[in-house]
This record gives sequence, structure tokens and C-alpha cells, in this order.
Amino acid sequence: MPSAVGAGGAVTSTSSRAVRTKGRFRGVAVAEIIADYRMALVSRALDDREITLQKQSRGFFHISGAGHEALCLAIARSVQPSRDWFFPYYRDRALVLALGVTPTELLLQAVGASTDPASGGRQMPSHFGDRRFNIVTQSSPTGSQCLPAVGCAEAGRYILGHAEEGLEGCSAQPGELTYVSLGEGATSQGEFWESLNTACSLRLPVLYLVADNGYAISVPSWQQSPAPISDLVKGFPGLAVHRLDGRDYFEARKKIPGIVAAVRAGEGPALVHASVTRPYSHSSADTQSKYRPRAELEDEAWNDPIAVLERAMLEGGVASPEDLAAMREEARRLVAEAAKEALAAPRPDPSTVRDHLLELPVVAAEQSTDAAAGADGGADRPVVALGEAIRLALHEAMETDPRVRVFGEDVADAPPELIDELEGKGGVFGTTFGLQRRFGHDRCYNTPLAEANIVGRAVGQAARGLRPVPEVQFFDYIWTAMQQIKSEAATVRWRSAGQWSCPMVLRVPIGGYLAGGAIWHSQSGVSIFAHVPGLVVVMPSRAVDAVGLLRSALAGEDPVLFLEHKHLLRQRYTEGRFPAPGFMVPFGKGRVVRPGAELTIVTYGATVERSVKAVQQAGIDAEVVDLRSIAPWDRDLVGESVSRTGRLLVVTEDNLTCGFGAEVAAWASEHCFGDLDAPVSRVGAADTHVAYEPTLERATLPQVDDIAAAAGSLLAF
Ligand SMILES: Cc1ncc(C[n+]2csc(CCOP(=O)(O)OP(=O)(O)O)c2C)c(N)n1
Ligand SMILES: [Mg+2]
Repeated sequence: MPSAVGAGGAVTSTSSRAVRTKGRFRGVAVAEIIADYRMALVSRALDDREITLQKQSRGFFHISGAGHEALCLAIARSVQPSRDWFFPYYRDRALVLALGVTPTELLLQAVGASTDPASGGRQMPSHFGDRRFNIVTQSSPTGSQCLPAVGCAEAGRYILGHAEEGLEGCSAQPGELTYVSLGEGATSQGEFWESLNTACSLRLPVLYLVADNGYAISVPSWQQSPAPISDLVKGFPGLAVHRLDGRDYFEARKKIPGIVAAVRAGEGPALVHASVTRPYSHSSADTQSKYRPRAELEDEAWNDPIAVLERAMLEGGVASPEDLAAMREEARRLVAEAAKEALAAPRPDPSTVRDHLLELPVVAAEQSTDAAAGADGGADRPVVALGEAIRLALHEAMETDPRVRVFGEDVADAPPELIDELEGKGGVFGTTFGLQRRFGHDRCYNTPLAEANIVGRAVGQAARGLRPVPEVQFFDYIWTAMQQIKSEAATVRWRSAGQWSCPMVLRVPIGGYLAGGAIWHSQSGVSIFAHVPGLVVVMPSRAVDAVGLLRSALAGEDPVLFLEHKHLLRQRYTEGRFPAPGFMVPFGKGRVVRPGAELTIVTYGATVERSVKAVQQAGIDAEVVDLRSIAPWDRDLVGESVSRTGRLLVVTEDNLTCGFGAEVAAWASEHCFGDLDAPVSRVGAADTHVAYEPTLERATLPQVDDIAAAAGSLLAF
């Protein structure tokens, strides 16, 4: 297999000078030394050019790859862009150049051109991403790339193992590895450690590169952690840990091939802890002379990997001082040409700023009617409540699509070796019961008790074209996964200008009314997620809708937060006949649960049934609308209903303040003002936490009486 360098033909020699290209020096082919030196110079020249562009207000930010070039280029000699997968760090400029990204393409991002292939002008420079070379779109939170990288590696193994099933849109190659890099500062993040846990447990082919330049912005590494990272990770079983001087191109060239070969051979993950330098300030927003002594900077300049390489080349007679000067000039010229091209490129059209947020699956109107749900009579289909409907819909999804994998805490039935002897658990609510038994351990499996791990691995699997269905066991514990949901999953499509997507269905039991659930088993809070662009949020209140929404979620290409109200899982009133194949519920379409003429009640989840009861109790003619889908939500249906009734009450289990009801009310005040005969009113939870003792819980969450009273006041207005 050829190595990565030059694979994309990105930076090739145009020098007119005859530099020595034959023979070997310090164990490395001279031609490769020269090519890598040229690439290092181009990388450095790109840094310099981006700094200039920013000073000229033609670029808007800069973060350098300076000091990391030799290490990156040595890695590039052992990895393969068509075969391996890459989760780079922002200092990996030289690596992505070697993988095939061109200098012009990098500069297109720096100037924010619409033709920036990585992000269409949406991301800061050095936020790489390129499908051609398996460089997965990069985000900014330091360390958050580690879990998707692990998901990517496990997806590769799964795809290879299931190749005969013809997984649509998925490919993997034997011996592939996933590369993920980060700085020594980012190793402080929990997500890094969560990723090591799984990479080691599953012996995944992950190559970690920790490029240690001694600083995380201004924080020196000794303030970061109690020991260097290569010491800290020594206890991880199965992790091959290597220390090397990444300032020395020859040392890196010598050590990296063996490390990579071991990962490819299936020996498990490896972590390379490499010293590098940071000759430029952290970024264009930083001035490192404020916190780094002059002597240290001078010492670093001497050990700058390009300077070290130049001294070696001179010593070994690989190049003369004139050769070096000529190659420097050549790199400068090449980058100057690239900058011209980038500056001539078109700017993004402001009207496109919302493009690539979501691509909702198309559901025909006739597919989503109750008639469609009941098509073919369906006597052979069972009548089920919400929880069982979800369980059966998961069986259906896994039956029809081998790309679907279900994982989370406790979702499996039993240890694989004991499954024939035991009944099996299948989730704390039994919603995944039987999936492992039916579809096998690699399609339904338990994860560590770590929510970021669960969601982050799903993000990486989705990047490989799988259809992960992760579960976060309780909504109350979703917060550690928030970064993976908000910063990773929800931004993938937008930040890559549609180049990548994140088709994942994140199932999460939610809500209260449990009489004993208390503060950490009763939380709501959908408004927090509805606030996140790029995320679909749904919450069915009956079995039929749960199946229809789950089918839509699995048919789509975007992350869906699928909220399963715990109180509803086994309620008789959620029951319905398991819908016929083909029935789907489109996102953003509500349902009139009960028609009425004098008041519209808009709600979702567990307050749907409570609202219906309140209407009956009050003996009023109110229309009850179940939104079903919270992001996007059905403004048309609400507007149409209010135009007939003239009154609107929004009922949510969310706390009143900044709950989702506030959004509906604000929208209605703006758009339905002319139709309203009374102020828009809200019923929500009592802006406190949910207590354990049932009377306290009742005092917190909206009750039938509260809804009836609010409806009565509105009608009396
Ligand atoms: C989660 C998170 N916190 C803070 C930041 C701001 N930030 C950007 S880079 C950086 C330092 C990273 O240091 P290190 O991992 O050592 O990488 P280096 O920049 O030194 O290569 C910080 C704090 C961020 N991007 N993400
Ligand atoms: Mg650092």
C-alpha cells in the first residue's frame, strides 16, 4: 500500500533546482526526506500567510500547525487516506496536507469562502474535514473527538464482520485504523478517558496521538495533570504506550511504522505521546510572550522541528544551504499562489446560513393517517401500549436494516455466554428486551456507565454510515452527554456544509408523575434541546405515534432525540394496534387529539391525557393538540386551531420559566394576535425540582385540576 504522503497530489515539487533525491539518510529515503521537508515548509508558510491575511482583515482567525509538522509528516508516512479514518486536531495541518488536502483548500477555509470544502466558510481555519480522505469533520471542543473516533473504529469492525449483509453506504477495509489526535491539555477531558476505556475493552484499532507542546493556551502541562500523559495511561490494559521526540523527524520516522503496524495487526489501541514545540502563540487571539519566558522561547526555536530537520539535512549532505533557501522560497511562492486563488473565491451567500441544518425525511400525507396505521385490518398485529410499541418497532428496525445497532446501559438481555440459560433484562424499562437474543450481541450491547461514551460512539458510527440507536437510561443523566449531543451530533451536517451527517436515534426515557421518582428520575426539560439547531426532538404520547415517529427517525439522516415518557410506557390509554408497515409520523406534525371550538390546548407527552381529562372535567368544548414533535413543531396546526377557537392554553411538564410553553406562547402572541380573544396562557411545572414524596411531586407537576382551572379562567376572560 502506498503511504499517505502525496496521495492526493496536493503538494508536489516544482523546484527547478536539482536537490539530491537518491539514497538513504538515517534510515529514511532521501526523496522522502526532501518531500516531507517541502511539505513542512508549505505547512509553515500557510501559517504565516494566514497570519498575514488576518492582519489584512481578509482572514478572521488563525491557529497554527507550527512545531507539529515533523511529527505529522512522519505519521502520514504510515497511514493511508483511502483506508484509514482520521479525527485530527487543529494543529494537524501538515498531516491533512500530506493526506491530500491542498493549500488552496485550507486557505479557502481561512478566508471563509463558500467553496471551502471542509465547511463552506462556516468553521474557523484548521477545522478539517474531507470525505475524499476519510477526514471526519472536526469540531472545536478539545477532546470531544475521541469518543466519535472510537465509535468509528468499532463501526469499521462491525462493517467488516457484516459485509455479506450488504450494509448500504458503508465500507471498511481489513487492517484499517482510526487516528485521533489531541494536545496534552485536552487529555484532561473526561471524554478522552472514556474513549480509552472502550478502545481498550474492545481492543480497537485506534491510534491516539498526544502532541505535547507543553501548553494549553497559557497553562503549562505541569499545572494540567500530576504526571505526563504517557505515565498516566500506563495502567490501561491493552494500550501500547509510546514516548517519542516529535521534534525529531528521524526519531518519529523510525518509531511510528512499528506502532502503526501493531495497531493494524489487531494488537489493540496505541497511544503515542510526542513532544513538539509551539513557536507561535496559541492562536491569533493570544500573545505567548505574556506568559512564556524569553529563554524558553529561544530554546524552543532551536528545537523547532523544521530547524532540527534542516540541520540534519545539512549535516548529512542531503541539501545545501542554497537548496534549503530555494525550497523555502518555493513553498512561499506556492502558498502565495494558493492565497490568490482563495481570495478570488466567492463569499457565502447570507441567505444560505440555515442550509444543512436538517434534512427531514419526506412522509406523504396519506402515509401518516390513522387509516394508514390501520391499513390491512391488522388483526395479526398486537394491541400494545407505548413501551411495547417501541420495543416491537426496534425489532422491526433491526430486522429490516442491518445497519441498526442498539446500545446503552443495561440494554442487553444477558451475558452472551449465559443467554440461553437466563430470561434476560433488556433495559431498565424492558424496552430493548429480546433484541440481543434475536439479533446477536454485536447488534444490541451494553456500554460502560458513561453517557458521553454512549452518544459519542454513536456519532462515530453514524459517520461510517451505520444507524446507531443509543439509549441514555434516564433523561436526568443526559447532561454528561450534552457535549456529544449539542456540539457533535447536532452540528455535524451544518459544520461540514452537508458533507457529513449524523443519522442517530437517541432514545431517552423522560418525565415524572411517578410518585417516588424524585429529582433524578422525574426531570423534563425538552426546551433545552429544542434550543439546539440541528437536532430533532420528539415525544410521542401514544403507541401508534411512537412507532410512526421511530420509523421516521430511522429513515432520516439526522440526530433525533426520541423521548419516551416513563409514566406512559404501560398506560392503557396509550394503547393502539401496532401500525401497518408504511405508516409514519412526519416530524413537525401535531395531532388533534380532541376537536373543540372555544379553546385550544397545546401540549405533548404526559400532559396530553391530563389535558383531555381536564377538558372533560370542566365540561368545556376545548380542542387538544398533541404536538408529538417538539423540534420542529407544528406552528400551522396551532395557528389554524387558534384561528377557530380564539383562545390558547399551553400545557407542559417543563418548568414554566423558559419551558417549551414559553416558545409556543411567544410565537402565538406574534402570529395569532388578530385571532386571540384572550391572553395566551400557560400551565407548567412549579419552577422547582421534583420531590420524592408524592404530595410534593403533585404540587410540582401540572395536574388535571390546574389545567381545568387555567382553561376556565381563559374562557371567563
Ligand atoms: C472543551 C473546550 N474547552 C476550552 C476550549 C478553548 N481552548 C481551545 S484550545 C485550548 C488549549 C488546548 O491545549 P492542548 O490540548 O494542549 O492543545 P494545543 O493547543 O497545545 O496544541 C483551549 C483551552 C475548547 N476549545 N474546548
Ligand atoms: Mg498543548
